[in-house]
Amino acid sequence: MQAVEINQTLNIINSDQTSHNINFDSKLNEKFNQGQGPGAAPIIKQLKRPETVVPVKCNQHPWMRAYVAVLSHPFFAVTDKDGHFEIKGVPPGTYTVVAWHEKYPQGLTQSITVAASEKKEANFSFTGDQLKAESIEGGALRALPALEFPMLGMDMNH
Ligand SMILES: [Cu+2]
Repeated sequence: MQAVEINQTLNIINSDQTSHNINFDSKLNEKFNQGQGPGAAPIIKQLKRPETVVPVKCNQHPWMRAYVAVLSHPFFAVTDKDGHFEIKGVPPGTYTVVAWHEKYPQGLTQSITVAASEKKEANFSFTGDQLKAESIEGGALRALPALEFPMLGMDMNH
C-alpha cells in the first residue's frame, strides 16, 4: 500500500533479482503497463487526479499486488507493520477519517474533531467477518468521498 498526494513524485523501484511488470490499472490517471528488470532505472510518475485506490498488478507474478491511493491533500498515512499510523499537521476542524483495507474496500469511518495543536487518537478494527464479507474482486473498489479533504478555500495547488 502506498499513498501519494497529487503531483507528488511516485518512484517505482525494483530491488529484486528478477523482472517485474507494473500494471497500473488506473481509472482516472495515466494507465501504464511497463516491465522493469533487475537494476533497471526507477519508473517515475506524477499522478494528476485524486483516485481513491489504484490497483497495481505484476503480469510476471500473478500473486503480486499493490495499491496506490492518490489524494488531493497531505493528510493521510499508511499503517506500519504493527498497524499504527500518524497524521500530522491537521488544521483544527472536524474530519471524517477513513481506514481502508484491501479486503474491506468499503472502509471504516470515524468522525474526529481536533483543536489547534491537539493530539487525538483514533482506533479502527477490522473484524474477521468484515474481511470475509468484502472482496476487492468484482469491482468492489469504489471511490470513498470521505477521502476528500472537506476544508473549503484551501489551496490545493501548492
Ligand atoms: Cu513481479
